[in-house]
Amino acid sequence: MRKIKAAVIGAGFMGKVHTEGIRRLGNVEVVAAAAVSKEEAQRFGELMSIERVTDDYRELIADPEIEAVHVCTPNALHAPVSIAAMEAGKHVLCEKPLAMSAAEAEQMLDVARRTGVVHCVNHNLRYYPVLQHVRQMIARGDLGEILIVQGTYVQDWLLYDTDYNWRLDVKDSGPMRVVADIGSHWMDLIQHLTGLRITALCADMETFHKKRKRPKVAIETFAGKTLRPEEYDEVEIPTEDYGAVLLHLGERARGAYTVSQMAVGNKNRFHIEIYGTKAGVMWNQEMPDQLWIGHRNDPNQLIVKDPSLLAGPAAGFADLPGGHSEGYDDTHKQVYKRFYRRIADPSAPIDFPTFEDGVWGMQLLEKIMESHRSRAWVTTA
Ligand code: NAI
Ligand code: SOE
Repeated sequence: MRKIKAAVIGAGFMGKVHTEGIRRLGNVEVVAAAAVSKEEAQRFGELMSIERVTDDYRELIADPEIEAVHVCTPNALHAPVSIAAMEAGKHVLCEKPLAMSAAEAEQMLDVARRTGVVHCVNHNLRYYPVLQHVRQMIARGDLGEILIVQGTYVQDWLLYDTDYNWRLDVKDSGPMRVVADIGSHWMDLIQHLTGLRITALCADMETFHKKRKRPKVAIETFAGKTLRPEEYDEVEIPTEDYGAVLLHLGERARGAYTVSQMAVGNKNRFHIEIYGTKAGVMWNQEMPDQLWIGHRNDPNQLIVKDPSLLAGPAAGFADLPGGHSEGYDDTHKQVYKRFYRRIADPSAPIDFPTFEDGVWGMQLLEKIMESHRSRAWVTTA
């Protein structure tokens, strides 16, 4: 079988997850990787057994043998790296949020359409098997008409004013922080599951630490370590530590979610509730194989993932039998599997999130900013 050659650009948390996920597919080979410095690229190459590493991603984009590029850098590089790769004819799987602004994301989509490459934005959280079961339950009417959606995405790794990461830097991360970083996942997922588009929203955001102590050395995502005073610079923080968004979806549904990376005790709590006229569901990423199903006149249920019991196509998102957990890494694998299936066979379905979803996500984020600033509801259509 022909092996597709891929390059991973960015060698941090996602660089590692993507490299491991690609390797699980079998028909794709990670032939090269890039990082911001030679030292980091070298370290990553040794850790992941990738022979070809560089601090200049352009070298990889210029290589005609490389067919696909995974963009795992801070947000500011998503557009320049993806656009350069697509112009060179490479298929691109880019991390979320797709870009720094809606205009930049639209430019990415234009290039993707013109060059005809396969494009994907990595909203991997869609692909927990029981969430695909929820999607099928909603599509076949088990929940009735969807009336209420609610939930939260909370972490605590930026609780202290000494916690620092590139996401706090507007030039690397963009004009919004927590709502863009994890609110983007929440909004993508709720629309994917319910099939309802967000039509209006009202947002409130707050920055609890107006100043933070920025370490003079880079700190990895989630690392949260305490340095000595002489190792910090005090910097102003313009982006939000907290966001709450009220939503209108489709014709009649209403909803709300909150996000923060200062919700002490929560490591990665992504929680959703969806209530319809017949039944409701509740799910939490920290127990990803379990799904609560609520009824009015029957006992509530707690089901566990089992491909033999999942509804229709949802079973295709579970690669292990019941009782064998599938978690965060597996959701990545499910995205990559579908992205590469389309590369290998142009007649395969586009059953993964594309740059079109990424553009819509960026447009919603800008509406959230507009609503927060004007302290008013805004329509998104
Ligand atoms: P990280 O800080 O762990 O890694 C960033 C990497 O980018 C570093 O290895 C750095 O060397 C590299 N980089 C920076 N400038 C570069 C350049 N000029 N050339 C090549 N490499 C460069 O960040 P993390 O957490 O991996 O986040 C990366 C992206 O992935 C972000 O956009 C983030 O939003 C997204 N993300 C998505 C997740 C998901 O579940 N889908 C989870 C975590 C992050
Ligand atoms: C940090 O908040 C982060 O790594 C996000 O960037 C990811 O998108 C999320 O899946 C996990 O948390």
